[in-house]
Amino acid sequence: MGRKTITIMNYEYILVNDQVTEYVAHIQLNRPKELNALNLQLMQEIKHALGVLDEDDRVRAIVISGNERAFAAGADIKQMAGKTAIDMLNIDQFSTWDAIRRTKKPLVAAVSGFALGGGCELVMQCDMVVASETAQFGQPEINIGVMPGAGGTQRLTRAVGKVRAMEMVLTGRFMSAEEAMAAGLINKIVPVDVYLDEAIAMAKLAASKSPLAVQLAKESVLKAFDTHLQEGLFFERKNFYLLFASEDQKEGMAAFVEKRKPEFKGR
Ligand code: DAK
Repeated sequence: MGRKTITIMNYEYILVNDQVTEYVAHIQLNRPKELNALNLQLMQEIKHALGVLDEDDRVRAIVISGNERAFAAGADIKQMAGKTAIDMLNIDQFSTWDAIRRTKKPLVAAVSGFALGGGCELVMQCDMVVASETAQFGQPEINIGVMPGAGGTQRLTRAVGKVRAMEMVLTGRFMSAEEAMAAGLINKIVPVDVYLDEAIAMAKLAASKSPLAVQLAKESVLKAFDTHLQEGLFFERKNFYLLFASEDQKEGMAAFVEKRKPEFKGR
């Protein structure tokens, strides 16, 4: 598979690879001195980049990483410290976070070091998570007199269960990579020197499938968070039927019968 160049604007706090190999793009959070603390502009930049990549046919899966020391140590406390409730309301960060959550393509988080507060919440907005042995997950907002505000009480509880979520949210204790793995928060733990490669490999695997099937499957799995079982099953069924209208379904099944590799076109 050749490398393809994507056009992307210059960002201040993130790096986006302009070469896409095997349909995988990579966004790297890039405020290393602040442990990738998520200031408002950085979040806007992620939202913008995901919007662009989501619309680009040359991209079928996206990896989000930080660096070895930190995925992200949370929202920028220095930026938030002096804000009033009305400031927070007017800033309306939720529209940014909601837009990120609506990304249609699979998001793979590559986590090393700290994934705290909003950083942990950003990880949980991703669909799959590869962690290095040094990864630490936490919701330490309680230490600074607040609580999670971007899904930490909800997604974490669904991911790891009530008592583990309570401990993290009420005491601020960090969870190691091993604990996160045992609790179901992450997919795999790998040595720190390969965590990004492994995340890219996971993204490439998803990107090698029919993009339509991947998109509708992602949407269907996420539906499980929003609804009860019967409605979720009904939603799944509609998406399942819909895929029989795609060329990729014909190609995928024909390739199986003909014992060859399918060539998916996203149509
Ligand atoms: N914000 C701003 N700066 C941060 C930061 C943060 N969250 N985390 C680290 N830094 C900065 C430090 O201030 C320090 O900067 P300088 O002092 O050098 O200028 C630099 O990064 C290195 O940090 P340390 O010197 O502290 O490094 P250590 O290795 O000693 O400690 C640490 C690492 C991660 C344990 C420590 O930095 C730490 O505890 N950081 C704060 C972690 C935290 O409390 N995170 C939760 C923040 S609250 C919302 C969406 C999201 C959120 C809320 C609402 N809506 C949609 C409404 C999220 C809220 C949060 O995440």
